[in-house]
Amino acid sequence: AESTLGAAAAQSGRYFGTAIASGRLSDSTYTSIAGREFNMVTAENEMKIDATEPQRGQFNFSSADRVYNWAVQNGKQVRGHTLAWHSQQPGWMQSLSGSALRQAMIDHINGVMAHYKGKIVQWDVVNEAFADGSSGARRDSNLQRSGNDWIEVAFRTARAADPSAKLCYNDYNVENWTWAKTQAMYNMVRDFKQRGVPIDCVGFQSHFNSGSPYNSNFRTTLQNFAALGVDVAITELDIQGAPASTYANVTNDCLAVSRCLGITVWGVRDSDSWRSEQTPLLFNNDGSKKAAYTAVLDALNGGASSEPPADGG
Ligand code: 9MR
Repeated sequence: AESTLGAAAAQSGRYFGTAIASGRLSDSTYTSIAGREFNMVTAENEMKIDATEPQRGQFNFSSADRVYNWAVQNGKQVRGHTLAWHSQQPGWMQSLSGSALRQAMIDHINGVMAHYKGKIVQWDVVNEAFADGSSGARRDSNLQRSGNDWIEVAFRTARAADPSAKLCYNDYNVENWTWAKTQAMYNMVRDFKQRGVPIDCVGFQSHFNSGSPYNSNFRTTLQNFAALGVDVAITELDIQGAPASTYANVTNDCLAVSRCLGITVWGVRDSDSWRSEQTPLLFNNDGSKKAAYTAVLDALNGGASSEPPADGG
């Protein structure tokens, strides 16, 4: 059995990653846990549109490269997050619409992917394009109003910009197979595969909480997407209260699907989380391992318990 998450995941050819925030890289407790446990890194905010193209046509990769360089210097791969999104747009992009916005999106994808060409294993090309609730509709945004084809244009642009990267669509509240948002995303991916739009993977953010709880049909969801001919990944995992059994279930769901590439948790310690009050992660604020950590590690190790059997043998 392996003793870190990354090494344990690698036994089945998978990875175990975390979001990294550039502002925390001077915290030695943070970097020692992240360096030890994980073999995949996602920049929590630093590769987003507002960070990488703060003024139109003027790209800035200083924070993004801090995260990228830390990851590579510590032997980790990098997921890119994210190229086309309604949120965290710089002011200049928020003010654009129509064909000007379409061109700006294309230029942005080309600019960022050129900088990281050949260096990013998976890109979240498009993030969170579907609306919550029962409609199954696209989310309203300036990008959506630029034309319903904005998503496939983003993927075609991304494929040409860096043919070596796996191109993912990433969203939340799409883990429960019965939800309308899940079905809408499924129909889009099926249509893309039928029409040859270049999509390689689907990212399930997996922010589980009382309003969006884990359901055991998540495994069915992963299997059904994989059957369309795309890889799947768990990209931003956190679970309110970090119940060990739920963390184990999610881990086993990925392990059960051969096309599940790996799992990324959305931060290291609870205090690093965007929802720190929910204590949703694998490490306590002092850096110690939580019960959820042991549950995940044991699952990755094939279910071996770290506890000796109660009967001693
Ligand atoms: O964790 C990120 C937080 O630091 C930012 O303030 C926030 C701004 O939108 O984005 C958070 O990350 C989000 C991710 O990029 C996309 N899925 C939801 C994540 C949590 O909000």
